[in-house]
Amino acid sequence: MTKETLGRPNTSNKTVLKWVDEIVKLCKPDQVYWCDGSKAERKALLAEAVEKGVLIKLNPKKLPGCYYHRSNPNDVARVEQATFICTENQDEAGPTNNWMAPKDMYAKLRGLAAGSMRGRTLYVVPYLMGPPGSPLTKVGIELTDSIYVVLSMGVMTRMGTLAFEQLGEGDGFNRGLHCMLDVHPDRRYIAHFPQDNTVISVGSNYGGNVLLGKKCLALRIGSYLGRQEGWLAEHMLILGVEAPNGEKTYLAAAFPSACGKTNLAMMIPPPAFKGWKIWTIGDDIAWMKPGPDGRLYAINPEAGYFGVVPGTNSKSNPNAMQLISHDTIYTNVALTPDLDVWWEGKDGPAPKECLDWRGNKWTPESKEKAAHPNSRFTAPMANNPMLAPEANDPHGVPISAIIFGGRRSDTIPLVFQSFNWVHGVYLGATMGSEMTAAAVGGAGQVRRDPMAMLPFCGYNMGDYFRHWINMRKHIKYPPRIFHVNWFRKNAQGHFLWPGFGENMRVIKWIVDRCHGRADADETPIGWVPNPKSFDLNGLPGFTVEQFEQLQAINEEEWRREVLMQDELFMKLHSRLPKELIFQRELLLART
Ligand code: GTP
Ligand code: SPV
Ligand code: MN
Repeated sequence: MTKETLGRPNTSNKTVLKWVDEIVKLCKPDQVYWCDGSKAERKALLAEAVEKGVLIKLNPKKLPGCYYHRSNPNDVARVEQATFICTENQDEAGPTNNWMAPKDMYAKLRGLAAGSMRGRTLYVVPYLMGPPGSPLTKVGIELTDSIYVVLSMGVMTRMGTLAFEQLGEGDGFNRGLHCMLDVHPDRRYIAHFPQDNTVISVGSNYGGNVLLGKKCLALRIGSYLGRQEGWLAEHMLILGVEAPNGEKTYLAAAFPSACGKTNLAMMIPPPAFKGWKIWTIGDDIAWMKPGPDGRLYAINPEAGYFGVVPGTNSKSNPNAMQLISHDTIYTNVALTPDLDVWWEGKDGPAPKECLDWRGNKWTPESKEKAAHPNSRFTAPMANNPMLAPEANDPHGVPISAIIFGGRRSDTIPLVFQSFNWVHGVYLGATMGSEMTAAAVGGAGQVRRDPMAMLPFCGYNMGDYFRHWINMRKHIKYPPRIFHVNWFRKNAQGHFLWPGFGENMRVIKWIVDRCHGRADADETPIGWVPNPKSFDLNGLPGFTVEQFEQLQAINEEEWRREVLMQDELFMKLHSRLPKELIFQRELLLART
């Protein structure tokens, strides 16, 4: 793009102009480009990214409108060690977050950012999190020197002049600054200043570290604002279940990173569930607020999906395969000689030869993986064949059930229901999960990940639990709360449950429970289905014994579990709501 065609300020908002001016003086870019979000702009930016080697245009016959990107091999996932919540007092950030005093962090980051955009373009990226006109929607502006970030934000958010229109002359916007620097782990910080509605990210160019609307604004800053303003910002998918008679029930589910949200949100029910449909509203983030009718309403603040690629195929997630068949950016998968993409778990045989995610020659004999385990697609939600029209409804959808779930090889049954709201909050608060490739380090280890929000809660986790408990008072018809685990294994290390589309069976039991139609048995840990209330029809070879194995509550394992839960509670003791301690006592008394 030439200087003459560069975008000019598309707002007269004085606060915005002044702030952009300050950052320009600090970072000293050669050029400033104001994004308008138009199709023509996207076309020009894609061409520029290809020309600069940031993207490779994929085979237009096989993958129309698709592009390939490799991130720096040192920069392939979120980095929790480098993620900070900078509140005035450390106690506000709490023991589960890294903390630094705002003035110290600002000073450090100003030092790193100073002059860092010399020879580069600073892009002004205005965006909305949420549908235009929704009372829950927030405005963000990300200033970045990464064209990859601009193109990704154009997919993941409602980006462009419409955000300035919603903002008007106000100053209620999230200030985001992203500087790539030299993409070095030693100079990588993802710093949040909740009290200033500000995020500064330096030294990375990957996903959740740099698409500042997503984990930074929609979850960390969002959760902080939600507590003040009386709503919830959660790491949850939102889906609509349509029954054969047309009845629609909306569910929200929190699973940790790479534990099945995208897959569940796009699931296709098995043939035995004729007439049932699953509609996607969101696959990663939910903002939820009590509505005037006393129900809890949820919106998906995003406009696209940044989803895990490996394992995606026409059996596990056919909707996702359609979703990513056009107008998609692929990051860190393998590249074939005919400019197609490949990954472990894709349909069909592995290519005889290709380039792996690092750009090295790869053959099926290679020991290393061709696609990085955290390789991702960036695709617009409009591509999703099962996108619910409600995804654009500014009112959101009324939530009937909240589901918590982790990745657990043992202990945790396929599904159980909480006795009530506080017990449900306890189930979410004590959730454990094996760590995955979505964050750097520790993969496979079980850790406590309350409500799948451990890496995303922008304030003290104890206060967050208190906020959840208090929300009950503002919701006349609270969602029922459930816990699921698709990942329980047998002694041979095989999954006990087929998962994916078959998860519809669990969803149906949950929906039926919400409408008072399904039986459950009381156990020490909650209400559970029995073989009569749980639909196993059309699952050949799956026996009642296997179902009982999946649902088994093993005393030994639960004693260990309750002990492990205590670790987090000890850590949070000074701000832990008494109600949760009582819940723990009651559980101990029952087991
Ligand atoms: P983030 O985008 O990181 O927040 O992840 P996510 O929660 O959306 O996870 P996703 O749906 O992308 O799934 C991650 C991994 O879990 C994939 O490799 C899937 O193959 C696997 N997975 C998803 N659902 C199931 C299931 O029902 N059973 C089993 N065994 N694996 C599953
Ligand atoms: C997650 O890690 O939960 C993701 C991917 O959804 S990222 O956007 O990198 O956070
Ligand atoms: Mn996520």
